[in-house]
Amino acid sequence: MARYKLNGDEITAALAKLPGWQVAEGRLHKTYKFNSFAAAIGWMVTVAIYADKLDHHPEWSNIYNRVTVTLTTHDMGNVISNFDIALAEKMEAIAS
Ligand code: H2B
Repeated sequence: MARYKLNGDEITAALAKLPGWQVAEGRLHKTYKFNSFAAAIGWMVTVAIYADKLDHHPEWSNIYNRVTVTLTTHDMGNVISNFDIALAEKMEAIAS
């Protein structure tokens, strides 16, 4: 799958289907809250396996049951690409 930069309209359309995701400083952000530390880490491990297969890796941090995620495509100069949306959609699916 080719990586391509999304324009503002494409990002707005994608965000409509990604509850809790926001754009700040040209990057996608969300903080997930889970029921426990174990649930947060389990989600991260499942996402990590997918992200590595996709060759698109999140910036994220964990504090107890919360995981704060930032998605950007550094290969293209820190823009939001179709890969960031694909990873966000997968994160949502795994969290639900
Ligand atoms: N992850 C993210 N989030 N953005 C990238 O631009 C990116 C990546 N590029 N994972 C990939 C790896 C690249 O560095 C390697 C060489 O494919």
